[in-house]
Amino acid sequence: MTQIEVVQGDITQLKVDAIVNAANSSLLGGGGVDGAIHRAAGRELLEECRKLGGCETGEAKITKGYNLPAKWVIHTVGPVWEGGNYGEDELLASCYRQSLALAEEYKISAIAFPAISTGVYRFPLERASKIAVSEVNKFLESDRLLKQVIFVCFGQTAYDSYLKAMQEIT
Ligand code: AR6
Repeated sequence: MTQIEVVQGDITQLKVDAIVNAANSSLLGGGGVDGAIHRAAGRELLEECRKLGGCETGEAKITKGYNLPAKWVIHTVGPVWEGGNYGEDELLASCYRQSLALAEEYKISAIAFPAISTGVYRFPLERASKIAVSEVNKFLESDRLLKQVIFVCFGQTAYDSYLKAMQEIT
């Protein structure tokens, strides 16, 4: 049975197999959670990212975690919210699916997600948290390796939104 948890805190502090980064398509760092992950992981993360040649929106790539407590970082690029008619829901769902598929491939048993796209990219939080919870649930119907999925919320508003999504969906 996989445990799904919602916690409040800083994802860079988590000692799990993999943390997910809400990156941009350059994969060369930025603000928000991306900036925090690069600062905590150190220069070597940027060096590895440079070799990846970027990442399309809705896709995911994996690197090592370097100075982070987490062994791996799964970088995914969420959609910029443009009002909802530009495939944003499906692209965000794809971020979760592709990140989880990489986790399975690397035999990761514990993974932590931030609220992808809900900061600088302005995706509405309630809508994003429902997509996050439902994609994870769907994936877990067939995956047998993942033991723990953690939604890491940076603040009370995100935390409340994820708890609500968990109640509605699970
Ligand atoms: N731990 C957990 N969550 C965090 C942390 C943290 N340390 N810091 C911020 N958040 P954002 P996006 C939350 O803006 O919307 C970057 O510049 C934050 O409160 O980091 O996908 C990239 O390079 C919010 O709920 O990512 C891209 O250019 C969530 O993480 C762009 O921002 C995502 O906010 C991506 O925008």
